[in-house]
Amino acid sequence: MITNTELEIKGNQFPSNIISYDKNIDTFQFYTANGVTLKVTILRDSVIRFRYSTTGIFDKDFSYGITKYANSGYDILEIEETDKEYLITTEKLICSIKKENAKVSIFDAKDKSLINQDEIGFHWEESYQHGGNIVKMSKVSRKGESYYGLGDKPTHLNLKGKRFQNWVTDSYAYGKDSDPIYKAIPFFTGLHEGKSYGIFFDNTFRTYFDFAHERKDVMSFWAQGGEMNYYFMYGPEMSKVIANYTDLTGKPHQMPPLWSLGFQQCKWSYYPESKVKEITSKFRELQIPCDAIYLDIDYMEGFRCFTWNKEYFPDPKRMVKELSDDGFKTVAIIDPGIKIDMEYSVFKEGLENDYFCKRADGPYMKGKVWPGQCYFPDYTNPEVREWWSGLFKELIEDIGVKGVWNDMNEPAVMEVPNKTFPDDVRHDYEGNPCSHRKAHNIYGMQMARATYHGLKKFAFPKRPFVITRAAYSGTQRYCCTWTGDNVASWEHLWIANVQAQRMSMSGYSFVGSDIGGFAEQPDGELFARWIQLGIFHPFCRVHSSGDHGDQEPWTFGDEVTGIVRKFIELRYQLLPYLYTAFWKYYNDGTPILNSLVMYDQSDIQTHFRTDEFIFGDKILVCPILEPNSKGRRMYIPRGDWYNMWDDELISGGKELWVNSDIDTMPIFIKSGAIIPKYPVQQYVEEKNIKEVTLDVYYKLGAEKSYLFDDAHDGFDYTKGKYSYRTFKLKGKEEELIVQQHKSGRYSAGYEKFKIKLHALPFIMSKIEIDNEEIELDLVKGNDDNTLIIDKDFNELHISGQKIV
Ligand code: NBV
Repeated sequence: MITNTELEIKGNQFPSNIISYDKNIDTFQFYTANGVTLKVTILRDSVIRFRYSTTGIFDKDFSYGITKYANSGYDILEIEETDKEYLITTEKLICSIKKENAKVSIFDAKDKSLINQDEIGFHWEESYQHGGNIVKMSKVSRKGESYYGLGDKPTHLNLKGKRFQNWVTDSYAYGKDSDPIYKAIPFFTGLHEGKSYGIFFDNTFRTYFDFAHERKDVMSFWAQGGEMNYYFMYGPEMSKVIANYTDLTGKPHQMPPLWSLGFQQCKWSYYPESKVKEITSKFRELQIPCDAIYLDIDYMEGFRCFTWNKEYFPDPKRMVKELSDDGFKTVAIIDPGIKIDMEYSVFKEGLENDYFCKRADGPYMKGKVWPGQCYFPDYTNPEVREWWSGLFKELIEDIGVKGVWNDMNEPAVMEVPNKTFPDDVRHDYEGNPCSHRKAHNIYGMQMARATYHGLKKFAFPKRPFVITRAAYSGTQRYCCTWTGDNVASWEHLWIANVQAQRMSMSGYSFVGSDIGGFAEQPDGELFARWIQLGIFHPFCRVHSSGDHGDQEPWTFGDEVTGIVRKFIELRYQLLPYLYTAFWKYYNDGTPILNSLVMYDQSDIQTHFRTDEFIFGDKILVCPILEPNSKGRRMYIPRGDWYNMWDDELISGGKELWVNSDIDTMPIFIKSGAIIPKYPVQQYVEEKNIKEVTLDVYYKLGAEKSYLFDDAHDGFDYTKGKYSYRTFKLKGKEEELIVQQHKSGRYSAGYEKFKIKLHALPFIMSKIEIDNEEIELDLVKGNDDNTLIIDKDFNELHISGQKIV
């Protein structure tokens, strides 16, 4: 173990002994003899914030990451002073602070087990060059401890043994283990002996995390400036830790429009208008469902944002309307770089109002992007965001574009060594002026935020839809995201899978990759396998670079087209299930994708698994990640699962081989699940749905499932106009009971549920609905295991004789 003296030689300083403390409601301040103040705030019984000052003066308490809507309040809060320590107790945690050196240890309040402990704890180095400190924290890493999270890192899900940094970076064709890339999400979860906690280091400077890489018994994190300011969250369930983090940094401000969960087709670039129409017509002709078509930078006049190239798109309003009549929502790209051009109104307005970023000594921040030399709005200034939001009026309200895609917002700058702004660029930072060192990681987030507010205003009464490439913790409040410029390779298919899961366990569930790969061209097999994975990602979009060949579902011959259609159709059938999972994410921060470790953390078999995940809470998926596969080995988590393709029952807790030729993939349904399904549609709301299918999977025992529904767009759901159904399934040897509980004030257009019974172990002979016996023939569907019943039933009771 490294000693304090060794660290001191390197210029580090440490808190000395605590000489006094005070308390103000939920906050304790501990003062050391050498002038360090440790401020401990209890946000919830399971969430504690730690801040350190080395001067006794704290920075103004402001964060882009934390939402004002975060829940707070605790049941118990006590402090006890002993000879050696202070003990702060809440209902869930005991936090010990040592008098000798201000080191912190955190225990589970119930069983008193140690959850997390400072190694050196807080220490710092003064920064001669920039002022302030390089702030550092080190914690003990215990044997068998695992680490997860950190946003979009393209590496193994379990971060143990690795070191990372967070600095939002444009990373064309990044590879496995590239670091850093597009997102800065300084949040991780630790897992030790079945108990999980999380740490969110809310510091926007370049931050570093070392998970027992440098020293095998130490985990540490540090930043090039700012404050040591972190939030500790306890589960012990990992899903609760993530829900706590999501609550703190914000759940999505709104439900997405349902169409944005449909399939989307993109290319850099589809132009002119005739090409766009050729693509959309082909989708309809081949009956491959699709909801959105994208316009990349070539729709603009000389890449000037908020303009149109009138040669390619002579009448955008008409085109957007015609596309919309055919069920296609148009999504357009908007970048941050504004071309230096006095004839260009956006540039002139920005200049006249002093909205562009400047260098330390006054000149504008000038950088080359697609339009040539550009200036860049300072989105950290609320007035600039307001102006930016207003710029969307024509695009959204007048022309009818339904979504905006923010790219290059790291911010990316061409032909400069560091690919972004120099450190000295100044930012307003909500009236707390600072350099780019502090604002860099949140620049893209603030652009996305301003775009979101613009769309919210001009798309009203419909819901806005925004996508961002760059993100800091909390960006999930405003928009969806994708994983940037990946490559059409099998390795990238693996990366896409871990990135989506990792983002989900970092509070950002609305995520997807460029299906098929952005750079280069996949072959048909890779494309088909990527679609199979992509339909289980909340954001489901094919995208590719223009110079690497076509990448539409029909590019790779009839066999692949058929497979792609089949899986996109499955996505459309599962929309009510996905929408319900989104509701849970929106409402209580529950991730939509659940890695196996999150699903069953007490099973150590799950701690190093990367490929399998649970989509929502009932569907187990495992993509095929290698060419020429006829199947693969995978781990089935504990419990009983049905193979979706043939209803074969598997009892989990083991690894097994699953056949999966190119037209299929391993998909399993949890026993006892009730999966709601829509009929296949070519786009959301194409059909006036008359019946929703409930796939009911028998279980000897009990299980709960859910179904959320509302108008699929607009904001009436915020006023109670939604319906939330809870289904309680109870299976016995010769009986199956499904009870339904309904809440909310929305009545869907459909009247009936088509109940499809899977793996019923008895032959149905008696049906009772709400305690009344119904003649079987009256409710029987087209086969022996299907019933069609009123959607508002309270209890369905099926009984019969056991199949022998
Ligand atoms: O706007 C062009 C592309 C876009 O298609 C892609 O999705 C972004 O990630 N953009 C990057 C800029 C060019 C990258 C080489």
